[in-house]
Amino acid sequence: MVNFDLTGKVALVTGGSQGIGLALGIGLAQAGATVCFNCTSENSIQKGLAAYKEAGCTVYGYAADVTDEEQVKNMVEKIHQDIGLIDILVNNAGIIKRIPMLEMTADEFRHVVDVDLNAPFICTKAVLPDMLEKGHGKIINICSMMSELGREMVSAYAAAKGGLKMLTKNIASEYGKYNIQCNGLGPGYIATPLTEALRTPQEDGSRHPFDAFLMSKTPAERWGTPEDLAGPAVFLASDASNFVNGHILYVDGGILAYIGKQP
Ligand code: NAP
Ligand code: GCO
Repeated sequence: MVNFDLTGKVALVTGGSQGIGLALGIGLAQAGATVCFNCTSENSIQKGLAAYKEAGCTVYGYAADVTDEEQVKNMVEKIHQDIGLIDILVNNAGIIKRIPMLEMTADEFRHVVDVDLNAPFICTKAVLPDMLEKGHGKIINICSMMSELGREMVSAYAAAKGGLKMLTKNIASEYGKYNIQCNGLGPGYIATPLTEALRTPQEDGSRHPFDAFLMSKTPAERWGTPEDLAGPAVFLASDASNFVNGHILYVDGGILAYIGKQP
């Protein structure tokens, strides 16, 4: 029988206090995993715990800046003491800065790449020993449409997410022989705080121009919801995907397949 059950598995979801990470954490918990979520502050932990409780999930929150290797190592050590070794890692934490290249500073570029690309390397490196010891592991990197496409004002984000796609393939290549699968989940445009600026109606009540544009590029003709990603994440976290490795599973309502609606 196909096995989607995550009972007995320990999952760490970075950036799991809200948005996509919260939905992924809920989905993994509902599939039986013991879920540890990460975010940047005690305040975010409390916000996250309340949201998980409202969804009927008992989870564990850990504050750490995922770009800081020492903080990540300490967080993983606390999880070992509190829960045990980690079976599933979801590298979800991420930020975006929408600034034209000519106006973006090198530090701003570096900060986005630090969170969206360097941090998945740091977190994966911290958790791989657990998976090697257990003889299995699942790593899921949250990629993006910008892993495949460019767009104005998101140079740092697209560079990072393109890099994250290739980091995913490299981890798959290097650790597949240890029964560790590393895959990407590539959300389309999802209604979360990170995309609020692209959806807010105009002062005259009309749709945000990007909102209207996006509908013309999305066969499903809607924004995705964080919940749309939970099932694909459970699949990639479960034994049902043990021979899927180095794959980016796009959950985009068809955006990447579609040339766009004729005006
Ligand atoms: P979000 O609502 O802004 O949530 C981002 C999460 O990341 C928050 O929990 C935040 O923690 C955490 N975070 C940010 N920097 C961190 C750091 N240095 N250390 C630890 N945690 C950190 O964003 P989202 O829309 O859910 O996006 C989540 C992931 O999906 C990102 O990787 C994003 O690039 C990707 N994605 C989003 C979309 C979309 O349309 N929304 C589409 C494709 C891919 P705090 O709560 O403490 O701030
Ligand atoms: C943007 C958006 C996108 C989404 C997502 C698309 O400004 O273009 O923020 O980048 O966040 O990554 O998959």
